Amino acid sequence: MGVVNVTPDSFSDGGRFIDPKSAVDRANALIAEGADILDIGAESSRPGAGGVSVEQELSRLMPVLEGLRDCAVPISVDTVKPEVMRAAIAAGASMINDIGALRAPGALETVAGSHVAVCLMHMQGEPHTMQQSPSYRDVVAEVGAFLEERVTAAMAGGVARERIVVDPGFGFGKTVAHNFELLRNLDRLAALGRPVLAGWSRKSTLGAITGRGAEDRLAASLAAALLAVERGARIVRVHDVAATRDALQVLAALEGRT
Ligand code: HH2
Repeated sequence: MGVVNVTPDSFSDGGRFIDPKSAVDRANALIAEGADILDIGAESSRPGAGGVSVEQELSRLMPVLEGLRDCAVPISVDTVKPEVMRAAIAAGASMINDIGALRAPGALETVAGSHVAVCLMHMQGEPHTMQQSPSYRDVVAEVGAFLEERVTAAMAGGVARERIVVDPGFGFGKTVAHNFELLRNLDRLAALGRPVLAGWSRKSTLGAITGRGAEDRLAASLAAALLAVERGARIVRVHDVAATRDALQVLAALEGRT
Protein backbone atom coordinates (compact mmCIF):
# COMPACT_ATOMS: atom_id res chain seq x y z
CA MET A 1 0.00 0.00 0.00
CA GLY A 2 1.62 3.23 -1.19
CA VAL A 3 0.98 6.40 0.84
CA VAL A 4 0.14 9.80 -0.63
CA ASN A 5 -0.43 12.53 1.96
CA VAL A 6 -2.26 15.55 0.53
CA THR A 7 -1.37 17.61 3.60
CA PRO A 8 0.90 20.50 4.52
CA ASP A 9 2.01 18.84 7.78
CA SER A 10 2.47 15.07 7.51
CA PHE A 11 5.55 14.00 9.39
CA SER A 12 7.60 12.72 6.45
CA ASP A 13 6.12 14.13 3.23
CA GLY A 14 4.04 17.06 4.47
CA GLY A 15 3.70 19.84 1.89
CA ARG A 16 5.17 17.87 -1.02
CA PHE A 17 1.85 16.76 -2.51
CA ILE A 18 -0.60 19.40 -1.36
CA ASP A 19 -1.19 20.54 -4.94
CA PRO A 20 -3.65 18.05 -6.58
CA LYS A 21 -1.50 17.56 -9.67
CA SER A 22 1.60 16.68 -7.67
CA ALA A 23 -0.47 14.27 -5.55
CA VAL A 24 -1.89 12.54 -8.65
CA ASP A 25 1.60 12.38 -10.18
CA ARG A 26 2.93 10.88 -6.96
CA ALA A 27 0.10 8.32 -6.91
CA ASN A 28 0.82 7.31 -10.50
CA ALA A 29 4.52 7.04 -9.73
CA LEU A 30 3.76 4.71 -6.82
CA ILE A 31 1.57 2.56 -9.10
CA ALA A 32 4.46 2.41 -11.59
CA GLU A 33 6.72 1.32 -8.70
CA GLY A 34 4.34 -1.58 -8.07
CA ALA A 35 1.87 -0.43 -5.43
CA ASP A 36 -1.13 -2.79 -5.18
CA ILE A 37 -3.24 -0.24 -3.26
CA LEU A 38 -2.93 3.53 -2.81
CA ASP A 39 -3.78 5.18 0.51
CA ILE A 40 -4.70 8.83 0.11
CA GLY A 41 -4.86 10.99 3.25
CA ALA A 42 -5.83 14.64 3.58
CA GLU A 43 -5.46 15.03 7.36
CA SER A 44 -2.21 14.40 9.20
CA SER A 45 -2.39 12.11 12.22
CA ARG A 46 1.18 12.72 13.34
CA PRO A 47 1.61 13.12 17.11
CA GLY A 48 0.48 16.59 18.12
CA ALA A 49 -1.38 17.29 14.85
CA GLY A 50 -4.39 19.59 15.08
CA GLY A 51 -7.54 18.49 13.23
CA VAL A 52 -8.88 19.87 9.96
CA SER A 53 -12.50 20.66 9.10
CA VAL A 54 -14.61 18.46 6.82
CA GLU A 55 -14.55 21.22 4.19
CA GLN A 56 -10.77 21.54 4.31
CA GLU A 57 -10.23 17.79 4.12
CA LEU A 58 -12.65 17.45 1.19
CA SER A 59 -11.11 20.36 -0.68
CA ARG A 60 -7.70 18.65 -0.52
CA LEU A 61 -8.95 15.14 -1.21
CA MET A 62 -11.64 15.36 -3.88
CA PRO A 63 -9.55 16.81 -6.75
CA VAL A 64 -7.03 14.02 -6.18
CA LEU A 65 -9.70 11.29 -6.21
CA GLU A 66 -11.10 12.87 -9.36
CA GLY A 67 -7.65 12.76 -10.96
CA LEU A 68 -7.33 9.07 -10.02
CA ARG A 69 -10.82 7.99 -11.15
CA ASP A 70 -9.52 5.62 -13.81
CA CYS A 71 -6.43 4.44 -12.00
CA ALA A 72 -5.41 0.80 -12.16
CA VAL A 73 -5.32 -0.04 -8.45
CA PRO A 74 -7.84 0.21 -5.61
CA ILE A 75 -7.86 3.51 -3.73
CA SER A 76 -8.03 3.61 0.06
CA VAL A 77 -8.91 6.88 1.77
CA ASP A 78 -7.37 7.60 5.18
CA THR A 79 -10.04 9.44 7.16
CA VAL A 80 -11.99 9.32 10.43
CA LYS A 81 -14.88 11.50 9.25
CA PRO A 82 -18.15 9.97 7.98
CA GLU A 83 -18.79 12.95 5.68
CA VAL A 84 -15.41 12.43 4.03
CA MET A 85 -15.99 8.66 3.87
CA ARG A 86 -19.31 9.21 2.07
CA ALA A 87 -17.79 11.57 -0.51
CA ALA A 88 -14.79 9.30 -1.05
CA ILE A 89 -16.98 6.24 -1.59
CA ALA A 90 -19.15 8.17 -4.05
CA ALA A 91 -15.98 9.19 -5.90
CA GLY A 92 -14.92 5.56 -6.33
CA ALA A 93 -12.78 4.73 -3.29
CA SER A 94 -12.52 0.98 -2.64
CA MET A 95 -11.43 1.13 0.98
CA ILE A 96 -11.73 3.35 4.04
CA ASN A 97 -8.65 3.41 6.25
CA ASP A 98 -9.91 4.63 9.62
CA ILE A 99 -7.35 5.22 12.36
CA GLY A 100 -10.38 5.61 14.67
CA ALA A 101 -11.71 2.11 13.78
CA LEU A 102 -15.20 3.46 12.88
CA ARG A 103 -15.78 4.92 16.35
CA ALA A 104 -16.91 8.37 15.15
CA PRO A 105 -20.71 8.71 15.21
CA GLY A 106 -22.04 7.68 11.80
CA ALA A 107 -18.77 6.16 10.54
CA LEU A 108 -19.79 2.51 10.96
CA GLU A 109 -23.19 3.12 9.31
CA THR A 110 -21.51 4.89 6.40
CA VAL A 111 -19.18 1.98 5.67
CA ALA A 112 -21.90 -0.61 6.32
CA GLY A 113 -24.14 1.08 3.75
CA SER A 114 -21.49 0.66 1.04
CA HIS A 115 -19.48 -2.20 -0.42
CA VAL A 116 -16.01 -0.87 0.36
CA ALA A 117 -13.34 -2.56 2.46
CA VAL A 118 -12.29 -1.04 5.77
CA CYS A 119 -9.13 -0.94 7.86
CA LEU A 120 -9.82 -0.84 11.60
CA MET A 121 -6.78 0.56 13.44
CA HIS A 122 -5.95 0.68 17.15
CA MET A 123 -5.00 4.03 18.66
CA GLN A 124 -4.68 4.88 22.35
CA GLY A 125 -5.95 8.45 22.87
CA GLU A 126 -6.11 11.07 20.12
CA PRO A 127 -3.36 12.25 17.73
CA HIS A 128 -3.06 15.53 19.61
CA THR A 129 -2.02 13.86 22.88
CA MET A 130 -1.41 10.16 22.13
CA GLN A 131 2.38 10.18 22.63
CA GLN A 132 2.32 12.01 25.98
CA SER A 133 2.14 8.92 28.20
CA PRO A 134 1.10 5.73 26.42
CA SER A 135 0.43 3.02 28.97
CA TYR A 136 -0.75 -0.60 28.88
CA ARG A 137 -0.75 -3.56 31.25
CA ASP A 138 -0.33 -5.95 28.31
CA VAL A 139 -0.12 -4.11 25.00
CA VAL A 140 -0.59 -7.18 22.78
CA ALA A 141 -3.63 -8.45 24.69
CA GLU A 142 -5.21 -4.98 24.88
CA VAL A 143 -4.68 -4.14 21.21
CA GLY A 144 -5.95 -7.61 20.25
CA ALA A 145 -9.07 -7.26 22.42
CA PHE A 146 -9.78 -3.82 20.98
CA LEU A 147 -9.46 -5.03 17.38
CA GLU A 148 -11.63 -8.05 18.12
CA GLU A 149 -14.29 -5.78 19.64
CA ARG A 150 -14.20 -3.43 16.63
CA VAL A 151 -14.44 -6.34 14.15
CA THR A 152 -17.46 -7.65 16.08
CA ALA A 153 -19.05 -4.18 16.16
CA ALA A 154 -18.47 -3.65 12.45
CA MET A 155 -19.97 -7.04 11.61
CA ALA A 156 -22.95 -6.44 13.92
CA GLY A 157 -23.46 -3.13 12.11
CA GLY A 158 -23.60 -4.84 8.71
CA VAL A 159 -19.99 -4.89 7.46
CA ALA A 160 -19.22 -8.34 6.05
CA ARG A 161 -16.21 -10.02 7.66
CA GLU A 162 -14.44 -10.34 4.29
CA ARG A 163 -14.34 -6.55 3.97
CA ILE A 164 -12.37 -6.02 7.20
CA VAL A 165 -8.62 -5.53 7.70
CA VAL A 166 -7.05 -4.87 11.14
CA ASP A 167 -4.03 -2.79 12.14
CA PRO A 168 -2.29 -2.50 15.54
CA GLY A 169 -1.52 1.16 14.81
CA PHE A 170 2.24 1.35 15.22
CA GLY A 171 3.15 4.73 16.74
CA PHE A 172 -0.41 5.62 17.71
CA GLY A 173 -0.27 5.95 21.51
CA LYS A 174 2.68 3.56 21.81
CA THR A 175 6.24 3.79 23.09
CA VAL A 176 9.18 2.28 21.20
CA ALA A 177 8.92 -0.77 23.49
CA HIS A 178 5.17 -1.13 22.84
CA ASN A 179 5.73 -1.00 19.07
CA PHE A 180 8.32 -3.76 19.22
CA GLU A 181 6.23 -5.87 21.59
CA LEU A 182 3.42 -5.66 19.01
CA LEU A 183 5.75 -6.46 16.11
CA ARG A 184 7.19 -9.44 17.99
CA ASN A 185 3.67 -10.79 18.54
CA LEU A 186 2.04 -9.80 15.26
CA ASP A 187 1.14 -13.45 14.66
CA ARG A 188 -1.26 -13.22 17.63
CA LEU A 189 -3.14 -10.39 15.88
CA ALA A 190 -3.11 -12.34 12.61
CA ALA A 191 -4.84 -15.10 14.59
CA LEU A 192 -7.92 -12.86 14.75
CA GLY A 193 -8.53 -14.20 11.25
CA ARG A 194 -8.48 -10.91 9.36
CA PRO A 195 -5.62 -9.60 7.18
CA VAL A 196 -3.21 -7.46 9.23
CA LEU A 197 -1.98 -4.13 7.89
CA ALA A 198 1.29 -2.77 9.30
CA GLY A 199 2.49 0.83 9.02
CA TRP A 200 6.12 1.31 10.08
CA SER A 201 7.29 3.46 7.18
CA ARG A 202 9.63 6.26 8.33
CA LYS A 203 8.05 6.33 11.80
CA SER A 204 9.67 7.97 14.81
CA THR A 205 10.30 4.64 16.56
CA LEU A 206 12.71 3.90 13.69
CA GLY A 207 14.27 7.32 14.29
CA ALA A 208 14.61 6.53 17.98
CA ILE A 209 16.58 3.34 17.35
CA THR A 210 18.71 4.58 14.41
CA GLY A 211 19.12 8.23 15.35
CA ARG A 212 17.99 9.24 11.84
CA GLY A 213 15.52 11.86 10.63
CA ALA A 214 12.31 10.93 8.76
CA GLU A 215 13.96 11.32 5.32
CA ASP A 216 16.76 8.90 6.23
CA ARG A 217 14.76 5.97 7.54
CA LEU A 218 14.43 3.92 4.35
CA ALA A 219 16.71 1.06 5.43
CA ALA A 220 15.02 0.83 8.83
CA SER A 221 11.57 1.00 7.19
CA LEU A 222 12.45 -1.87 4.85
CA ALA A 223 13.67 -3.98 7.76
CA ALA A 224 10.47 -3.28 9.69
CA ALA A 225 8.25 -4.06 6.69
CA LEU A 226 10.06 -7.34 6.15
CA LEU A 227 9.82 -8.35 9.81
CA ALA A 228 6.12 -7.45 9.82
CA VAL A 229 5.36 -9.56 6.75
CA GLU A 230 7.41 -12.42 8.15
CA ARG A 231 5.21 -12.26 11.27
CA GLY A 232 1.95 -12.31 9.36
CA ALA A 233 1.22 -8.82 8.01
CA ARG A 234 -0.59 -9.04 4.66
CA ILE A 235 -0.48 -5.34 3.75
CA VAL A 236 2.37 -2.93 4.45
CA ARG A 237 1.63 0.81 4.29
CA VAL A 238 4.77 2.49 2.91
CA HIS A 239 6.10 5.68 1.35
CA ASP A 240 8.83 3.86 -0.63
CA VAL A 241 7.08 1.29 -2.80
CA ALA A 242 9.81 0.12 -5.20
CA ALA A 243 12.36 -0.52 -2.45
CA THR A 244 9.76 -2.28 -0.29
CA ARG A 245 8.73 -4.54 -3.17
CA ASP A 246 12.37 -5.53 -3.71
CA ALA A 247 12.82 -6.30 -0.02
CA LEU A 248 9.64 -8.39 0.03
CA GLN A 249 10.77 -10.27 -3.09
CA VAL A 250 13.72 -11.57 -1.06
CA LEU A 251 11.38 -12.90 1.62
CA ALA A 252 9.07 -14.37 -1.02
CA ALA A 253 12.04 -16.18 -2.59
CA LEU A 254 13.16 -17.48 0.81
CA GLU A 255 9.68 -18.83 1.42
CA GLY A 256 9.45 -20.32 -2.08
CA ARG A 257 6.71 -17.91 -3.18
CA THR A 258 8.35 -16.63 -6.40
N1 HH2 B 1 0.02 5.65 9.91
C1 HH2 B 1 -0.17 6.93 9.54
C2 HH2 B 1 -1.37 7.34 8.95
N2 HH2 B 1 -2.35 6.45 8.70
N3 HH2 B 1 -3.18 4.25 8.79
C3 HH2 B 1 -3.03 2.97 9.14
N4 HH2 B 1 -4.01 2.08 8.90
N5 HH2 B 1 -1.88 2.52 9.75
C4 HH2 B 1 -0.85 3.36 10.03
O1 HH2 B 1 0.16 2.90 10.62
C5 HH2 B 1 -0.97 4.74 9.67
C6 HH2 B 1 -2.18 5.16 9.04
C7 HH2 B 1 0.92 7.92 9.79
O2 HH2 B 1 1.79 8.06 8.72
P1 HH2 B 1 1.71 9.18 7.58
O3 HH2 B 1 0.45 9.08 6.80
O4 HH2 B 1 2.93 9.06 6.75
O5 HH2 B 1 1.79 10.55 8.32
P2 HH2 B 1 0.70 11.62 8.76
O6 HH2 B 1 -0.28 10.94 9.64
O7 HH2 B 1 1.51 12.68 9.46
O8 HH2 B 1 0.02 12.14 7.52
